[in-house]
Amino acid sequence: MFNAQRRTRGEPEIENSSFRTDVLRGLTARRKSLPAKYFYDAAGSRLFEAICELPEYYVTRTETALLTRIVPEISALIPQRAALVEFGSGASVKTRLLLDAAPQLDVYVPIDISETALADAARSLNATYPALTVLPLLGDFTAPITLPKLVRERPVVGFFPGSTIGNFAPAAAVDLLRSARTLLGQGAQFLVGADLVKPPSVLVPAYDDAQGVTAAFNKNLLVRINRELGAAIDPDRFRHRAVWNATDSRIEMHLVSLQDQTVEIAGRSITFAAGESIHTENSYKFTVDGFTALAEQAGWRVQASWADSDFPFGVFLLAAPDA
Ligand code: SAH
Ligand code: AVI
Repeated sequence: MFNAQRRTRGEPEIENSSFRTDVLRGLTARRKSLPAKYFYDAAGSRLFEAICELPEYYVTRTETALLTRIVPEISALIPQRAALVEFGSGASVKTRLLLDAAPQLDVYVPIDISETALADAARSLNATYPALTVLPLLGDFTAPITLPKLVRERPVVGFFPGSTIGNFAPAAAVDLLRSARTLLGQGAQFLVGADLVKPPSVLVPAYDDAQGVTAAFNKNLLVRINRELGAAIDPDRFRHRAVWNATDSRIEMHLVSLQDQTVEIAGRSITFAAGESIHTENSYKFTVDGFTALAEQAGWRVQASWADSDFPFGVFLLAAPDA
């Protein structure tokens, strides 16, 4: 974890060695995969913003509508002078709903792996909320994090919207929720958005849209590997695939090789057979009971929850048991 304010723009050198290690490990495994957190370079963060506007991607619209309806209730449960800590804050758009409804929040710590998204969001929030102290943290929220002292002196509210928790397999999701509980501290609350199961006829187009924006988001991983690891993969030799895995209750995204091919990455030759896939993302879809069980395994208690029914989506306010 390192602080955004101390770094200059450009390629994230600190992360490059782990990027190389993770890419080579993922692409030399028997079943090839890449960690989804690497989607979010500058171009990937912009493509994600474009996904949020797509007619097929109901997630952002649904959660935003639900939050808009329930923020007055949430605000009533947030203590005075509380600090808000957001995991995977991106453009911090949903955050504004909370900040507008809960002016008692006077410190905001957005945590994100995308340097450009974090810097742009901090600049824009500083302009809109001059009285808010914004302390951006650039880094991986699955790695150890130290919160600023200003936060540790206050009541803490965590915020984890967008169903980003769904990008983690159940055991990893429990680990993340548990480490968030330790990080946020005694008496903390944690507001988490989790997408709920719905028909594959709605889910699959949300991850395979007609305009091909999600395909470009997926293929941008290959573009990033080319740029940062000096490779020359032709993204057009792969196709984007989104599939509903009913057994595991998740949408999977893959990049499928269109032909037999060998690519050079960081001095290694990687061979693909025609039809072989790189598994790039899981997006788990929950039930209210299933998400509650994960949160409880991680030591949280569900203090309140709200669900939208047209495009089922859940917002859960978790409390540490001693709260
Ligand atoms: N919260 C926003 C953005 C969700 S997109 C919303 O609800 O719309 C997921 C965000 O999490 C991206 O901004 C991405 O850069 C960030 N992210 C993904 N994996 C991460 C990780 N391991 N550590 C920190 N940030 C991560
Ligand atoms: C960030 N995350 C919750 C998104 C999702 O829906 O799983 C990322 C995404 N992948 C494809 N479209 C959007």
